[in-house]
Amino acid sequence: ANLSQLVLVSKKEEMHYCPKKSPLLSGPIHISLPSRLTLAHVKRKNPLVVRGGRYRPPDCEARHRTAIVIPHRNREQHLKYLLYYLHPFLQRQQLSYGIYVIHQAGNYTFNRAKLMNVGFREAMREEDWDCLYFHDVDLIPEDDRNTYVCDKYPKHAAIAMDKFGYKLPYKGYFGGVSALSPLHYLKMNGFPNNYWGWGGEDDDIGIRVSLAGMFISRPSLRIGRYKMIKHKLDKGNEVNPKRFSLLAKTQQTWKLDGMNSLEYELVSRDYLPLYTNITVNIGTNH
Ligand code: BGN
Repeated sequence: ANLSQLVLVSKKEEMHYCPKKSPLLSGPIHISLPSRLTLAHVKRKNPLVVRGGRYRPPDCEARHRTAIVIPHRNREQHLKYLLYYLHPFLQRQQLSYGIYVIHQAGNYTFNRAKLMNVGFREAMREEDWDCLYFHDVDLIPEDDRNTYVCDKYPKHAAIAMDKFGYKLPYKGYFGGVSALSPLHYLKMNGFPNNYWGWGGEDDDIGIRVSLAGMFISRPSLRIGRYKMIKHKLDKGNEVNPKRFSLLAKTQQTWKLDGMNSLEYELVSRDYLPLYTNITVNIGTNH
């Protein structure tokens, strides 16, 4: 009896890897935005998600560990819908994952790319993630075959967004959702810290990819589909008039500005049931 018990225990310990292609995928997802949805409801629907928004497949060892980094301020409604779709989506992909919401404290102009840099540092401090997804809060993936794992090169995942007619708006577009391994990220010195307000920072990131000697990888148009939740331009995220002059200088600045110059003040880290909330003071541009 003792021996067979022992065999059982060691069987359990050497859980085998999940299959290369998850059998749980179902393809296209119909997105609806129910107005009465609550976070408590999302929590009830995802009983295997643990503190801080972490998950690992219950009966196989995940092949990938992915962190989702979501820059955020005043978009509670969007965040709720994104979590509602993203948790089950990632579970069907049999990933080991964690969701980090990076919340910019105060009311000063929003800085999406700098929040991503904070997310990278804070997520990697906690765990040896092998892939990071930099994810806008208002974009919901519409096909679960768009697997949230990293490629050989930095990946632009949001290739087909509804607001652009499910096509790329222009060739170098790198906005919305992108995925980089820690090595990709550090090779390009992360993202720029000096884009305050709307626009241009994603183009800068796309340029950094090629300046660092890499290429952009993308899923197919059929699979990399996203629905954008409609909204007005946020207060505190006005169009950035400096974006053209900043972009013109990326080649001179990318090695000086990025992860190696990142400074911020951590305000709080809260392990909430559906995500880890990191509130951060990232300062201002003057
Ligand atoms: C581009 C913006 C991107 C934005 C896309 C899609 C700029 C820089 C000046 C050329 N780039 O025009 O930041 O994601 O539109 O909306 O404004």
